[in-house]
Amino acid sequence: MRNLIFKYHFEERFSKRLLQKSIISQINIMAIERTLTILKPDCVRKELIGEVTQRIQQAGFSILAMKMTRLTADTAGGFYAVHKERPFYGELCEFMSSGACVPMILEKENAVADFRTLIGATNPEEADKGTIRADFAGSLGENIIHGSDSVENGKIEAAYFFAESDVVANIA
Ligand code: RTP
Ligand code: MG
Repeated sequence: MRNLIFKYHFEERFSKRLLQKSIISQINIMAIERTLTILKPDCVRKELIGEVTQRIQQAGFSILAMKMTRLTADTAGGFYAVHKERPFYGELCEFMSSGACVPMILEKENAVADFRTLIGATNPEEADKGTIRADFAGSLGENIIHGSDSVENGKIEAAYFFAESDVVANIA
């Protein structure tokens, strides 16, 4: 009998610990992240700010900071400095400074990868059906929206547009 009680307690504690472990590992996998997006000048010109923002929110992203601004060729060049040596760099800077844009800091579990999935491939012709770029972008050069490619770059990019004091705690 004592053995049975011991076995019961041992198994109960062991399975509880397993459950805790699996919950903790799920929490680790789905870390809360931030990403930086820009609704590019073609998005603003096509009057798609509302529709694209709605898709972002409906996909579960919280907007922590948002503004409308206009980049100069120099500030656009700084933002995309990683592409400085690429043949499309001049065209990219010209386009990104051709009109107003709307940068936002977004937050969600697994935000960086999930946002890249939501916007689709760089070239809208290769973007999956139902993604923002597939549905709204006109070309590779004018593809509606930017998304950070890593958490680290997201932080650098967020600081490019926003001060810490611009980031509001989302109470939704
Ligand atoms: P983004 O940074 O804007 O989110 O775009 P992305 O990660 O999907 O693509 P990336 O390689 O970072 O390129 C930045 C932007 O440059 C333009 N591009 N043009 N002509 C070309 O071959 C070419 N390749 C890229 C695109 O507008 C792209 O969004
Ligand atoms: Mg990129």
